[in-house]
Amino acid sequence: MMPSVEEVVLRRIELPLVAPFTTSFGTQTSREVLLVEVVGSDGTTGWGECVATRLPFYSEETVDGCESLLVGTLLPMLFAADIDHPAGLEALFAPIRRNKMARAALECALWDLYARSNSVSLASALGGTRDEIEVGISIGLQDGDEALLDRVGAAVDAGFRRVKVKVRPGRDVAMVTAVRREFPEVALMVDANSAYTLADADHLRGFDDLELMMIEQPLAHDDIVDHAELARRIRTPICLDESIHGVDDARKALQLGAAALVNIKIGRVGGLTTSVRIHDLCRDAGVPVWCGGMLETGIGRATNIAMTSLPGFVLPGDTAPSANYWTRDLITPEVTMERGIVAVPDGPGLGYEVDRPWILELATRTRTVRADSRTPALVD
Ligand code: OSB
Ligand code: MG
Repeated sequence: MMPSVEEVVLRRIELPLVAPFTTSFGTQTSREVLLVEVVGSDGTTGWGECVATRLPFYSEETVDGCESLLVGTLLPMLFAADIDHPAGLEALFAPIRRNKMARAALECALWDLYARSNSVSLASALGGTRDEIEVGISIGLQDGDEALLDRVGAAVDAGFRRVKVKVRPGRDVAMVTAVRREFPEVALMVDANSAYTLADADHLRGFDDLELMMIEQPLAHDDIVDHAELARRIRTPICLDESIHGVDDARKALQLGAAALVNIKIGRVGGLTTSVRIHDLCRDAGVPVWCGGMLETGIGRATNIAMTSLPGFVLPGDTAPSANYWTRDLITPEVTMERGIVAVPDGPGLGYEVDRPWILELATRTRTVRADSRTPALVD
């Protein structure tokens, strides 16, 4: 059982990244984060992080849009309903189209509330079986090959279990060939963030001799048909990220042969309940999954770690330690790694302490919505 939610506090913070992060769609130097804190009737609170970005370049969602939808629509729907388990949110929000990151931020907070209130770890509440997880690193586009080789070398020295390198037209096959030459043994993959089209198939075949674990999202963010065709033309396994927004997308992608692997991001699919269902579907189909990242603070990172304890997460995720991203994280202790292994905490909920004083200091805007506040009409 989950306590009823008495109020929800939305806080906005901006946190600079320790280093700029560049993908084929742009450079991020900081994250603008929307945090959701749900306060239960038993005094317990749960935390969720919204992974939407300031600009709609990864997906159509934005931080401002998510905040607006939560205040105007999702919270009134929650307060009008009688939800006694976080899994109930999936059905409650089913009439809403997309807006997955906004939904996930609230759903993750409810899962944390549920787990804390029942004195169990979020990992075990979700059905997790592992007490340690393997992690990889996602390395953004660098100014030149030398800088990239330095970054990969540092990652290998630190013991990361897998190295992912961002690519884009002009910085791809030759660059990754140089990485492979210098690091013949490293578990290596690339992520294109939708930078190519099917017309690039011959060029992308240049990756085939580099023994990559996979190429992530080479084609359009909303495509699964061209990816299936590309899969017939290249040997490197294709992993989908941007194209998968729910269980049906995953089912159709597997059916078409568009994905040999799936990157699960809790925010992109609308929450933990849906993430677990995609995990189950892929596990039954023998398709490996791994946990993607959205440069999360410790709150979203802790949620990712709990989910990765499920048995189908057989490949290292993008859940690198806090110090990769932040000078001071929002949780204590921060996430640390020992030779590519992160321990799954067994304390209640997220299993880390949320650094509330630090969050209050950072907060640039705080909005509290109470369950008994006047509910706006939910019909047009
Ligand atoms: O495509 O996986 C991606 C970061 C922001 C948006 C999209 C992606 C990423 C990453 C970084 O690759 C993963 C991480 O370290 O959190
Ligand atoms: Mg990706």
